[in-house]
Amino acid sequence: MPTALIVIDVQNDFCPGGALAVPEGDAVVQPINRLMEQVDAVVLTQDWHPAGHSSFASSHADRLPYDMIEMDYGPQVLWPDHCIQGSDGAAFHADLRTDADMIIRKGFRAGIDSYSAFFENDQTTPTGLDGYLRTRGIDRLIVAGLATDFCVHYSAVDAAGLGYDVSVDLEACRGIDLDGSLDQALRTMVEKGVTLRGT
Ligand code: VGL
Ligand code: ZN
Repeated sequence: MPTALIVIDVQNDFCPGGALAVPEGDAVVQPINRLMEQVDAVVLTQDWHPAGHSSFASSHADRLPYDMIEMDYGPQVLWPDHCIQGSDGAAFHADLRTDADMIIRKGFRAGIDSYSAFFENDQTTPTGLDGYLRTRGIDRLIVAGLATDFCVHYSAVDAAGLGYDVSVDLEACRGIDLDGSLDQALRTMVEKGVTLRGT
């Protein structure tokens, strides 16, 4: 089965010292570089927000990072400013192999966030990744990267819903874990037919 590795958001801002650091976020880099040797195609995603993005707490009066708000497309967690287009925080971790087949940017529209590599957070606007993978004849995906409970989770669930055979390699992922979001994400992925490896 032609297989692609989907590497989610291995960017400086999600690594130690970054604006939205995921604990041990940089520990995913070497396992991901090794997985790249085992697949037919590699896709990197890059969280890529304009300054003043609506997912930033700083864009809302009287809101703090990690507050929840209601957007017209549904609930949205507010984050510290992160992954601003062209910034060092938005760059890939320096040790990540970036000789990928495809790099897909997401979250670049000011009014809508995009956790998933396939759909923006309205769950209907496509990023185009499904078309790319289908036209390449890829039917099996390994998903890895940051963060397990947000962008990895939504990407894996959307991929399963689109009919791909999806596994998440947990040794090559790290989570944020807001109020139990990591356990919840692992449960949801299993319910939606995603295979978890490396537990
Ligand atoms: C992510 C929060 C905000 C992620 C991106 O990559 O999981 N999380 N933007
Ligand atoms: Zn983001």
